[in-house]
Amino acid sequence: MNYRDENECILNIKQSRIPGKWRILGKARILLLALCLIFCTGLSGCGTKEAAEDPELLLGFSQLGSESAWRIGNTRDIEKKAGEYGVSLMLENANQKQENQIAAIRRFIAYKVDVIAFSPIVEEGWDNVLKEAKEAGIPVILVDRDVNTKEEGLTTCLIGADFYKEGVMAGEYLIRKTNALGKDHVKIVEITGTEDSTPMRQRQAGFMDTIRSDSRMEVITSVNGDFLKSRGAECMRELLKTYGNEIDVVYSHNDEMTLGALAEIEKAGLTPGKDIIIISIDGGQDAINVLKEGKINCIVECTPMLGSTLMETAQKLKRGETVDKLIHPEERYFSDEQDLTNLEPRGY
Ligand code: GYE
Repeated sequence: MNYRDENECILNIKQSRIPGKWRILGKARILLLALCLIFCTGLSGCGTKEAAEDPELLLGFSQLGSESAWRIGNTRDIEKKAGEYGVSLMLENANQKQENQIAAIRRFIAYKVDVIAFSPIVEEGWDNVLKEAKEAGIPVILVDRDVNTKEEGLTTCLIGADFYKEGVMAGEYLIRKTNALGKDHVKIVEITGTEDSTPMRQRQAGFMDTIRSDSRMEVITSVNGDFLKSRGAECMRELLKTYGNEIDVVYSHNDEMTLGALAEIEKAGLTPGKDIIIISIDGGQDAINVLKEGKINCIVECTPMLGSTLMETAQKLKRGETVDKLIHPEERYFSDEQDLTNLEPRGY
């Protein structure tokens, strides 16, 4: 069966999933099963015990798109780890559209996958499809981003970064930098990620809560760059037109938008990292290289490597075990305060 024709990719849907297969076999099936039983009980450690403990798992994963190096790294890691853990993965890419994600989840339900995982592009609008998954008895794992549903218990857990803490780390860096430069007032522009997405909401909240009580901080405007490089550039162009040399700080919710913005700052004859303090989030290799060149001042890490935890959690759910409701990876920040010469390659 090749699912690839219909959407981005799919690996190994087991033949035994095809509805009606076992029904057709009738008496032959019973005979086959009996023979199998006799054969296997006659052999100690022939593998059946292990298989019963860890039955093969079919996981449906709806990725939200390919908007950034982070997202591409995340998809690759999930594919790689599925292979390593022996998990059959149905992977669909929604190309930034919520309706595509809803349709993908419905297909996973129709295929009777064991576990559904998805990275919701925005927080609202999932109630109906999640109720359908619940009625079908299929557990749902949230990867990376959260949902906001009316009913409790429609999802089992969330595996993803603590975006609020990332915003706090960004704010704390800015306070330290302002102290180091001895500035008594800084004007900040914020370029946010996709509106109504969890990282956009939490990265903003964490940052604002951290700088709010510092009277030197002034956020002059906040614009939506949708986590895209092209939008980051557009936003920066507009911001420079409106505020010109007034801007002291750019706080951008991801590396892609930051890299787009940097090119515009340079085009305007300003030096990013010096004339304007640049704070970003993610920590992909390209952005880290630019930080090392001194054009970005701080990058708060957000790791896309969630694949192992996802596979382990899905396997636990398949075995009927309970799982932690919230799993945050450990994260740090990279900045011009540190010696980064020996930093390991980021892997994405
Ligand atoms: O920071 C950004 C991506 O949800 C954590 O989405 C993710 C964010 C990530 O497009 O680059």
